Amino acid sequence: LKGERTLAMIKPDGIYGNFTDRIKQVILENGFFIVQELMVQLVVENATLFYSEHSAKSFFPNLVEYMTSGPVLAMVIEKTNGISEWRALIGPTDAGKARVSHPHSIRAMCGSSAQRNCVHGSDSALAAAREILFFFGDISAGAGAAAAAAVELY
Ligand code: YYY
Ligand code: MG
Repeated sequence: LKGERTLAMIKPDGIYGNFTDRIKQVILENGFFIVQELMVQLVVENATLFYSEHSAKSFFPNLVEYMTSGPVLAMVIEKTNGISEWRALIGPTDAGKARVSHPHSIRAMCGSSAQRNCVHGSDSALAAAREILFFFGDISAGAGAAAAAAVELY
């Protein structure tokens, strides 16, 4: 057992901005292991489910449109205190504010607004479990079992 797993995702603006390698470099330089990855094009149903906690908010339709505008790269990353460590690395939700308050954060580096903020990170152990299963749970019985087993350990 090497640490705590969380779901990191490079959103469409990060992919099309060619930030993938730089983001992975930050992940690895900060001592995370990348234990699974999947590049996928979300459809409306996927994005709606992934962000269901925000479904009543005014920004939700635009968020779903953005999240389905191109491929995303989902990664399971692992480190001691990985959930909070990854949230700290990505910085505040609003990339414009991140540029001021957290200039070395990933969202300051590659995001451009509250919506187009380049990366995602699970915000709790419960969210990490749900989000890892969302992307990796049904790729195959093996992958699903591995993700579920990992979650149970923490
Ligand atoms: O967890 P985090 O991504 O930092 O922020 P949330 O408050 O959970 O919002 C999820 C997602 O919604 C955010 O990454 C972009 C989008 N969003 C938006 O489009 N406009 C806002 N004012 C706030 C959030
Ligand atoms: Mg969130």
